[in-house]
Amino acid sequence: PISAPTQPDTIFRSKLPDIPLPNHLSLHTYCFEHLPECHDSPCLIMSNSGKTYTYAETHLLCRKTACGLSKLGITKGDRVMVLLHNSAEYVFSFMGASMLGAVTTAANPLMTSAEILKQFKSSGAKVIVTHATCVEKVRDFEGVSAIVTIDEALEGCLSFSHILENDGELEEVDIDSEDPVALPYSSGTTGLPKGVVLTHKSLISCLAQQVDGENPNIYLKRDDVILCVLPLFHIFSLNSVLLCGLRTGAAIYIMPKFDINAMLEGIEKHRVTFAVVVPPLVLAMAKSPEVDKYDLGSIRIILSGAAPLGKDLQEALRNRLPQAVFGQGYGMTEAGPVLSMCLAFAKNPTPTKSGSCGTVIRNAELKVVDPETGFSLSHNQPGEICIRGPQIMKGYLNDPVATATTIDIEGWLHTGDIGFVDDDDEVFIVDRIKEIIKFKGFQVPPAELESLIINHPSITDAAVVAQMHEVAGEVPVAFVVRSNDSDITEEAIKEYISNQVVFYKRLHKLEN
Ligand code: 4UW
Repeated sequence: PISAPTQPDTIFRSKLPDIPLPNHLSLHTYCFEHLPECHDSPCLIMSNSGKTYTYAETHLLCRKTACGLSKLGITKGDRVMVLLHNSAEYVFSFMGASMLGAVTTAANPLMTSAEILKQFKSSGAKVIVTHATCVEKVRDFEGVSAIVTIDEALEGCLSFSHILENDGELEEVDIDSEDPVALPYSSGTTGLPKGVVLTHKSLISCLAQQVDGENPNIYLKRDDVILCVLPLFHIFSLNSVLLCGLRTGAAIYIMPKFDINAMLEGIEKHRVTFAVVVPPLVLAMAKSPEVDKYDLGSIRIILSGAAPLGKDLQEALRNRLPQAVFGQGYGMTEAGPVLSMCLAFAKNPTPTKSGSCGTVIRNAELKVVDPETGFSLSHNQPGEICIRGPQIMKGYLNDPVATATTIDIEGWLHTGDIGFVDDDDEVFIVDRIKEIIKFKGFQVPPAELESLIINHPSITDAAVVAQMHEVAGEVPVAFVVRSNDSDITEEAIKEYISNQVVFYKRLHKLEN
């Protein structure tokens, strides 16, 4: 038999050469590899208290957290749920869990009890680390063996300071690079949120692709100060702020929540050099009159990602902060998470175009396929972006079907994003064929809202779609079919949903 001629795929690569990836290590070993050289350098700077932890202190507190979690019965493979705003304890818990070979599943502390419960159950977490104000939301969860609060000591809970009461002497845990270390939740291209299994190997590969090598794609040094205002429970901040920061020995300026004045003051005071932002923050920095009151001259790199950024906005901020290199990265939780990164951030920078999401990261392959035929497309032709490399997720937790529809048998992860690669190998995203709505970079899965709406006795059918929004980027709006005898109002349905979901999933409008 004569087999049909197959056309070779057009595969896009980085302009940077591949480098050896030390992805046989465990994540904490890799992140603290340069500890001897940055022992006394600042590692975590807390915006609210002004407290600074050196690298040596941070490392010790991570080890003590590991010992404390171990005393609570956490061992290799166990899941720890971290329900925290940005805080030092987030860092200690994440790295401490890694040191035990355990897995962190982080979530937004503003989620409702029902939303948290779904992730808690799905992940099979045992211990929850959270704020005292969140305890009521999780207290009655079945299967929770301990709740640890980082602030106030509450009855029936343990305090984080108690967890730290040990000498930090850890027994060596045998960790395989294929073991999971992080379990963020993402709805991917379709359906409900699923656990994304990120291994030590995937995260180290992704970090090395960004900050390692003779000519790192993002050139960070020990005297850099990184703005950590984006929430660490989202993969963007976890990866490109915290883990990249630790690996490079930079200082991480941690803000628990966004407040434009506090942020600008912090940037000025602590001479922030690397600002990691999302488009709504770019908007605030480009348009706010407050910006002129502060000296932001220390910023040398601004990295935006997690949602599309308009060219006009990019230009507006560029004009306001002309000393800084402004560029985008493109990430997706399942992709490990970085697919492409601005090469103007490199040690030997390459100029990049406005609107571009950078070039595919090194040690990885990117292709663009026709979503109808699956055939690969060449330069300048828009299609679905696919990525392959050691950094991508191992798969969805306990969901081989969803895994197989996302990662094909050749190892390509299908993003559900439509984009093209131009003649200079720069990636541009132009559309999305997946179901996700992004509110300020946060995921809003339409399937989740639809099932909640349909649960209402007065509604027989619902479809949730994205609507463009000037500040948030996109907001969810619903089309609903009311049952025959129902005259339920738009306000009542909106309220019904907002009682059940975190703020960014609230319905903005209803259509009939
Ligand atoms: N332009 C347009 C972009 C862009 C974009 C993402 O919530 P997730 O799963 O994940 C993220 C991760 C972002 C990220 C991580 C690490 C990093 O360094 C970096 O660089 C800036 C970004 O957002 O949502 C994934 C989806 O979000 C959209 C796109 O649809 C993607 O599949 N998205 N970045 N620059 N759209």
